[in-house]
Amino acid sequence: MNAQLTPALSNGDLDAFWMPFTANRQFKANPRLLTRAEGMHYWTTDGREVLDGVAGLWCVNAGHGRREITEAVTKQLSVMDYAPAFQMGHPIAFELANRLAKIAPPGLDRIFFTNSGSESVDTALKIAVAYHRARGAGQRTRFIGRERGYHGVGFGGMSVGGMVNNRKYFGSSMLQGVDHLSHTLDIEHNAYSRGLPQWGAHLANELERLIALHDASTIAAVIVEPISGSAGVILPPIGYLKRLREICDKHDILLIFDEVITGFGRIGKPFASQAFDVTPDLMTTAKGLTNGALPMGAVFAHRRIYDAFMQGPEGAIELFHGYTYSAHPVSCAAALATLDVYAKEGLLTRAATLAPEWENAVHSLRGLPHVIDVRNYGLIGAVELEPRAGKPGTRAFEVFLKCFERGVMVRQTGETIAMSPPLIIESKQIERLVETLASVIREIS
Ligand code: PXG
Repeated sequence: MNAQLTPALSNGDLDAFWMPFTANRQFKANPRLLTRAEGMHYWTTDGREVLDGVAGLWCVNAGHGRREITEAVTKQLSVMDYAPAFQMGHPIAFELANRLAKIAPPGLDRIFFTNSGSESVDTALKIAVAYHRARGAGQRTRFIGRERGYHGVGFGGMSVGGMVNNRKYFGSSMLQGVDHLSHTLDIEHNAYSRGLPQWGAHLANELERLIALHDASTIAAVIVEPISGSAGVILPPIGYLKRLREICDKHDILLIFDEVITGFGRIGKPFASQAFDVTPDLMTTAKGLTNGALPMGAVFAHRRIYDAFMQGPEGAIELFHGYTYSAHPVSCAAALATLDVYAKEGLLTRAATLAPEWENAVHSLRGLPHVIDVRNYGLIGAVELEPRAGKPGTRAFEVFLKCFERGVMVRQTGETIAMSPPLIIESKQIERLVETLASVIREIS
């Protein structure tokens, strides 16, 4: 039996699970299985300790195995396992919405619950279109996304997203009427920027060009990640997001920030919009909302948007949208306990304190073989490697594998190694993470 497997699981038993975003055959031939997690670490089935350099998948912001969350979930399960939120309610859902409203960017205090980032994105897009219709502008149905954006995998999120592989296999099965801004990664101008790059705010002016092409009267919303995560950590040039905000305001177009990754303290404020001082009209979140312990997402809507729906007869349903598990009581309990942990330990702002040390650590990778850029903001870091001729992504994938063998989990996407550790990380662990990565980069061809 493969040493990585468990007594209950042999190689053939890996076939039934069709794994997401995974090279299934390659993985099943040589699996990497995690069985336990606590604090900053995972443990594998063969008992190895692995430092978590990516907070699971950018979600376990308070570190693993938080007792407070476990207890809240267990208690909620025993008191009331499930309750519907359609034409019914349960107190904890309202409590959670109120708590979220308190840490929300100015005015974004109306909260719609979902089960994932993808659902949050589809929800926000639908709210945007229905909002314009409620105001008598039903012809505003277009969306503007951005190249290399990632907004999950629903048809809506896929369509406004801009990662080629996530789109090309699905042909023209996309939302109609979507256009895309250019992405803002420009290594030629901005390589090794510390924090936000200086060059590139003018790229936001492309929005004016797209508006001139389609006419503002057809456009519902612009959706961007304040910092793109999945596409390899792409930062907004200084002034870029403000410019997008101005152009949207000028043309009565809604601005949606997808904060599934940047939300809940990742860059040193509860949300990126607060760190960058640009307030969107809608904000999508998930991941850190429950510390990854249970699936849950939330869309934060500006009160003005909610109010636009609260017209017409009082007995009429205002938004024909929702999920069986919207505001699931057990997820609500997990989220409330998570917010308590964040507040008690100051985690929603800890990344700001750690940022200078983190920045120095990740920029120490500059000058290593194959490294062509290093990027950072808050507790996010990325190293861009030069691709091998004719074999895109293989060098970075090898780095990911070797780091894992040496007890450090990082994330690979394309030619980029991304890092986004739990916000409880300590200096020694930052050192270990970066030193392991450096030693692996030095060794690979
Ligand atoms: N929006 C953004 C900005 C995301 O990063 C989603 C939406 C979709 O969320 P769900 O919960 O439906 O997966 C995401 C998800 C990676 C990685 O390694 C990133 C995500 C998911 C998996 C891997 O970059 N982000």
